[in-house]
Amino acid sequence: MASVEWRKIPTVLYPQEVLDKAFRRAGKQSDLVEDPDKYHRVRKQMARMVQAASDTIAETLLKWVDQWPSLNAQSEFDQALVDAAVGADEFRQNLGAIQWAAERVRKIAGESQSKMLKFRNIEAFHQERRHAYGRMSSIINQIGENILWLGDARNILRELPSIDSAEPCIVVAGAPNVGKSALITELSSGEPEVAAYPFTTKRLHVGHFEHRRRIYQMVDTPGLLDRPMTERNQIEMQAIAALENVGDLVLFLIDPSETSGMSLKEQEHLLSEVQELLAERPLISVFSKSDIHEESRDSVLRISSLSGGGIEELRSVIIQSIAADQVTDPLSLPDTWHREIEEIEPIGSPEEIEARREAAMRNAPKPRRGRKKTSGN
Ligand SMILES: Nc1nc2c(ncn2[C@@H]2O[C@H](COP(=O)(O)OP(=O)(O)OP(=O)(O)O)[C@@H](O)[C@H]2O)c(=O)[nH]1
Ligand SMILES: [Mg+2]
Repeated sequence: MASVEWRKIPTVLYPQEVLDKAFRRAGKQSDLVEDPDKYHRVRKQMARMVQAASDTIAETLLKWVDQWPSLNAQSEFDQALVDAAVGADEFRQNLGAIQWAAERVRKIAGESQSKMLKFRNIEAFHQERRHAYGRMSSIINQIGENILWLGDARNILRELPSIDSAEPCIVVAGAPNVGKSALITELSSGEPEVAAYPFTTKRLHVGHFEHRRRIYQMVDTPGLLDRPMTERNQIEMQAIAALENVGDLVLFLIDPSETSGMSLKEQEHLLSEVQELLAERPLISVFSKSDIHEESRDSVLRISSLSGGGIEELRSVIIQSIAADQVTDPLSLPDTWHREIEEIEPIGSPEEIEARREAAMRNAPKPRRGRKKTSGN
């Protein structure tokens, strides 16, 4: 499932703007009517105005409904973000109200036009057109609050990070100021996207790099996986659960220089909490800021986003770790598989060659079956 491109959510007009746009277009349509007979001309003009106004209103509203992401089709991560940012129920209710209004306005146009067919005088056509406009305006006013909600929600949703659940994603965790964002910038092939989580005022980074046609996404977790879990509220826990779903690997940064403000011991405690919380996901711990400290452990990579030290090693470890966790293509041969190189004649009789081939097949490692990716289905 591809990501929602929050930034592409279309602008939302104010209620009065929707009406102005509709009535302006309707006026233009009426000017196009030609008929030498005044009675027929006015009848056609008024019918066309009602039609054009209702078309414009309904199309504008339905375009919003269409272009807004449908929540049920989103990954758990995106649903959790929307829920935390603007409320999933409100999201559905407001879009529902807008769809209802579009249908009502179309109905009003239909009713008005059938009434016009029965009228016999010019003033009645005008009056019916005014009446239809009034009813349409009243529908738009009724959903005024919903339209305003949509406009505000758009501004919030536009800032959310977009993560494609079909591509690998690395969740970068660690205490505040340990260098999470700096690392994402360093590993990224372009400028990372700066986004916002609804849970924190801190900006977060989403970066990516490409390797063998796969896009490796990296997502920051300020305010989420950077402090003791007892301080979480329910919506943050929900977001963390969603992060686990979208992430293939957790990179946990520890800053042993302690310049970030949390002691090494506290950071290790946070690490064990994150490990417990995201137990389903492989986790790599990394010592950051290696340019300003000498701390090292056997199993822990040392990196510095400032000097670039260890960054490429880390990238290889990330790629390997994700590859080891992916479902192996059943048709691909393992690297150690016995292969006859075509230019070189195999030595020995055909029976000997066949026996060697069979032995190689018996000894070849079995393809690993990874976990099934559950995110986004
Ligand atoms: N010496 C040194 N400083 C670094 C390194 N990486 C980051 N910093 C500095 O550490 C500070 C925090 O870095 P960020 O990347 O913003 O850390 P963060 O973990 O994203 O912080 P929050 O988003 O606030 O949680 C900044 O002043 C960086 O310049 C590094 O490799 N070496
Ligand atoms: Mg940051």
